[in-house]
Amino acid sequence: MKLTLTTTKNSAWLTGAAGRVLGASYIGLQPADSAAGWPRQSIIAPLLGCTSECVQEIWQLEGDCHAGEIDGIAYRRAGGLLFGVIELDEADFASAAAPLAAATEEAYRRIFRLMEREGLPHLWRVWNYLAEINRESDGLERYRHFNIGRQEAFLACHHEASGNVPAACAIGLAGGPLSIAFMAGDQPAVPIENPRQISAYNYPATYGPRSPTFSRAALAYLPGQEILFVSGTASIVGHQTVHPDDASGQCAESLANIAAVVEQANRASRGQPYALENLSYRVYVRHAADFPAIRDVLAGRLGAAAEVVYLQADICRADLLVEIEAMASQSLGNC
Ligand code: 3EB
Repeated sequence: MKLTLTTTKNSAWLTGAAGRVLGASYIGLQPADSAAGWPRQSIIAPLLGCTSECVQEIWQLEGDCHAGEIDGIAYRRAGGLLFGVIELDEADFASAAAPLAAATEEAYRRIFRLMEREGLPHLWRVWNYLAEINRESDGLERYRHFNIGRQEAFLACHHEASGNVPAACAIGLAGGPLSIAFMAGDQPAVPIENPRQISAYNYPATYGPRSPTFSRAALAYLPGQEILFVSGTASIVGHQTVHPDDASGQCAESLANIAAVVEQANRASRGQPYALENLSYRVYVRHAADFPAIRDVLAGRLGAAAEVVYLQADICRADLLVEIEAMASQSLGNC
């Protein structure tokens, strides 16, 4: 049961293999025939440096998937692997004291309930998108409201909120619903931290009343396969933002952080070491004007052939100009 991530600007070739798609994310302009038969996270944001209007990242399997929908979660399952997407409209939580926190808590509670029902208790990777992440509401930045709801759900559903937590990203878009995609499995993932950074779940309270619930990376396992998920990684050393107002400097620092995380992952890996040049990247750029400078730093470090998708989006601290996430996978021998 090998899982592969295919990045494509042309979905036509996929129609014959629809039964073997676990799920997908579509970045950019959404295709008109948007009723994909598989769970799909729509990331409506401008693509940068790309002539296509939409990039599709598709998780494919060698075997068939079982499809389902429950509690507003579109999901697919194959063996001990589950991928799902939930979108919630904050307007439906308008009566709550803090609607975004309430919507976030509800989304995560539903995800944990589905995982329990499916007997797949290990959350590996979560992709979080919300509108206007840096805007203040009720005296608190919206990202901080999100963190309150997320941590509350982890605790309420008896999932650890520190240590053994999933890899993740939390990104701001111009509008749209709260959108959360997740991958979960029957095997625990191995969480990886970065010695250059304080673990996010231990950030001091100056960054919000509840800490973010994510690990810097995770190694996840399917039969005969290891998957490396590197969380959204930014220009943070210790717990502080470094290189304010310097997109190139932030990009280089983010890459240094990813290099440190990959080095830690390589110590825990059951296979061959991962190399920075061979990962697949998604890069969030706050200001489109910074894109050429950021691309040059990445090309210098990774080579021009590296697989990188760039999009314009907001990062969860107002002083962060870029955030980079990555993934890779490898076959393992019989062990
Ligand atoms: C950071 O390191 C930058 O809240 O899930 C990166 C990845 C960030 C995930 C999250 C936040 C999250 O704090 C922001």
